[in-house]
Amino acid sequence: MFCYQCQETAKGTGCTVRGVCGKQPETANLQDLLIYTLKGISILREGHSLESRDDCEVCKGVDYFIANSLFMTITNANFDDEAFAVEIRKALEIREGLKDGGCVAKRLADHDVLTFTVDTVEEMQAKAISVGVLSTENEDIRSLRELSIYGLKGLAAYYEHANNLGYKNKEIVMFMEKCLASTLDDSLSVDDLIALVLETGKFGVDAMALLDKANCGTFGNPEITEVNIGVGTNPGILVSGHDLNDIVQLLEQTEGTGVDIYTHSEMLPTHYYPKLKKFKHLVGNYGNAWWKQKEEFESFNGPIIFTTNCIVPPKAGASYEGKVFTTNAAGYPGWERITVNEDGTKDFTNVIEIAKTCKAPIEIETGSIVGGFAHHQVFALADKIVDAVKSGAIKKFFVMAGCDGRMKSRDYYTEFAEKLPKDTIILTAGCAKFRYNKLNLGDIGGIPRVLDAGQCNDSYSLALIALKLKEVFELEDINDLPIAYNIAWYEQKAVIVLLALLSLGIKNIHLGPTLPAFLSPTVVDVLVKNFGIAGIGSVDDDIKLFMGE
Ligand code: FSO
Ligand code: SF4
Repeated sequence: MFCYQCQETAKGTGCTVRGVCGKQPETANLQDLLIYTLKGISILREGHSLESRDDCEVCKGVDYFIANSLFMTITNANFDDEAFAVEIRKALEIREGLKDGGCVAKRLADHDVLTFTVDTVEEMQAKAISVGVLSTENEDIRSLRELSIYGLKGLAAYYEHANNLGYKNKEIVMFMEKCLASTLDDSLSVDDLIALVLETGKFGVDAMALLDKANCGTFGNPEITEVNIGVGTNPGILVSGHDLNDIVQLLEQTEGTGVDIYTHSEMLPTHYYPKLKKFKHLVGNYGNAWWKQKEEFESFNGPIIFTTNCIVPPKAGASYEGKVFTTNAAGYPGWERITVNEDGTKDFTNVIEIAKTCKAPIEIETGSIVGGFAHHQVFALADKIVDAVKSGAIKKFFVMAGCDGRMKSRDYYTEFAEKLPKDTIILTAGCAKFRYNKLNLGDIGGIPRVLDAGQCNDSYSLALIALKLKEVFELEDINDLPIAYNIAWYEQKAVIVLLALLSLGIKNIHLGPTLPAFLSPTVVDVLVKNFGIAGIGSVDDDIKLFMGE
């Protein structure tokens, strides 16, 4: 195996024996092969025009299949070899169906990806060896190809959530295919691939905008909300991941059953949406970011549902074994899948029945946290914020969106938040916030110093807020705003957030706790020269730098 797609990659260079995330080499190989098969499908589908897609029988469900397969390979999403084997076989079936239906490759027509066959898991393992990341020898080409693919994985995740709520966009799917196919095309130069990376960012913005529309259109605009972090006395079900379409169905199905619902990690923003927070048995958020789950799931007592990543493989003998369920792209060997009805809705009966037999969660925290500062809510406060900036009460905003992780070096973000001058505001989104959202950093004239917009995809909201401030202050360049970007990354959704910010013209983003291993020195150089990308240093030095001291 060779995998270097996340921030925790072994020795900061690549996992080669077993993933730091717990991914086994066999799983990594199957993921490589799945991505490869998607490239074959993409080459064939590239020829389909926008119009011809609507009534093409052969292509039914393929858009979703591509997005979901990409999502399955995101860090900590799916550890189930059987699920990958099934997906690969399905992908080959789709490829053959496309060929039989008359699809012709417009490029790479002689490529192995259009003809190879595998059926058994052994054959898949053998084939995977030659199609992984290292099959691209030139390190700069490899770096750019993988940067696009990792961004695309994040984009696909956001697209899938939007799709689950009935929001689709064929142009985004067409780009996914173009991107996948392009990463096999040896005729593309470094410059072509840099353009592809930037285009990935542009479509990343589109995917986030679509998801924003889907979430706000379905559940209302997020609003300022105080979220309980304690527990009630009923048994509960804990929901992790990012999919709001799942949690709404669970809320409906548990109403009046005596079972309460709690959010974990990236599900926290559920509480901010009017049509979700109205459920009285949505009791609170239990625990912290994804990587604390091994301890927090033990004390929760009730069943847990993963609607997406981030799964941490449980310790042998974990008390919650037998009570964890997965759905969508998430999966773990031995964990039960949520039943999907014929019409695509979900049936949570099994989870609810288990919950009824469980004790109430053990309280691990008390009190509340405040969030719900997505674009609509912040725009409503715009006058107050603009006045505070004009009066000098707010000197600077710090966008600290992204992910949390288990590395000790991430203490940097807690310390950074603590040490920031009191006349600064943190704008956050994603699970990175758990490093500082319980610190009690105070407020500026009633505006909390940590404004949480929501999930990592809601970084889109932060970009909209920046664009709004640019308009209000009548600035030519978004980079003239008093906003600094200190982003924490872990997996591939943070990669698409970064590429999206770059495509919106945002410069001088600091990325930590370490720069991605998949960026070759040449690619780092391009990012530094064109976008002012930088890593992080010591908290004190960085604060001085950001504050222009
Ligand atoms: Fe975190 Fe995991 Fe949302 Fe990620 S829970 S790390 S960037 O999946 O997607 O922020
Ligand atoms: Fe290693 Fe990260 Fe890949 Fe897991 S996802 S195998 S930790 S690089």
